[in-house]
Amino acid sequence: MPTEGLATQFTDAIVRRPGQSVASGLRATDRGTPDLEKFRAEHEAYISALERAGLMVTVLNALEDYPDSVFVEDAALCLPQGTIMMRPGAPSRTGEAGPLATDLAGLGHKVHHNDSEGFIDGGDILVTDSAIMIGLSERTNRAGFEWLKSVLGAWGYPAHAVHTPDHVLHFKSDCCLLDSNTILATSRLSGAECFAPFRVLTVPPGEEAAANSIRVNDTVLVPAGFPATAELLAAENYFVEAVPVSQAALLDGGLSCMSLRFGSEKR
Ligand code: CIR
Repeated sequence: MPTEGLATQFTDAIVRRPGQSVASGLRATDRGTPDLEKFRAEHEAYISALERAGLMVTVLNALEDYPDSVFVEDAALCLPQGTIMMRPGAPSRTGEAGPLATDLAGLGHKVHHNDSEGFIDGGDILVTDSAIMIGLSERTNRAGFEWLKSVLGAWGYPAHAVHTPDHVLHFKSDCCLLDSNTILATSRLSGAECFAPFRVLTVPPGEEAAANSIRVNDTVLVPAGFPATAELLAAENYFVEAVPVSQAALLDGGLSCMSLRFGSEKR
């Protein structure tokens, strides 16, 4: 297994159950309404995969007022110094941060509240061992970026703005950190200057959605149904597990956005 740094090593995860309202979740293109029972079953499989990868998973109750709240990563960022609340850029999601902050404080997280006018979604934030990349997107604007950069700067993290490809929801819809030196990305992002000096593995054509994978300790969780990507990673000596996310995918979501992952000191 290639070298790993702190940005891929976790002890805990927090997820939120999908509620009945998930059927009204946002989507760029309507490819069908998620089926709640199937979504729940896939969510359970996701939790089990995180547990097999060594995490203790806390499961929060569904928030019916927020159809997309199962995508818990978009509303917070957990770092060793504390948990920073985001301000999700979609109007139907901006309010998710409030109840999540209450949940996280109840779990003992040191919560840093968001007092910015800007918008920022966790799905646009790629944490690596050397720097934090923040994708400007339809959901993350310059003001949101500048606010987070100043918080991160005070905590000693270099952060820089990068470009989320057009028509791509979030920066991490198209890339993930595989280890301290390696990123998996779609071809539309793999040549991006921001990735120098990382080694970049490019997702095989037709499997772009597989870029939304996650390295969790010694396992790379890959969305099910992308065999060429799974083979590519296995050939690079990563231990790969495929996890079904067909219902989340109907809402442009995937593996990364359904959990907050952190080390137990990261509160
Ligand atoms: C949304 O449009 O906000 C949700 N339907 C999907 C969010 C996925 N989150 C992510 O990629 N980080």
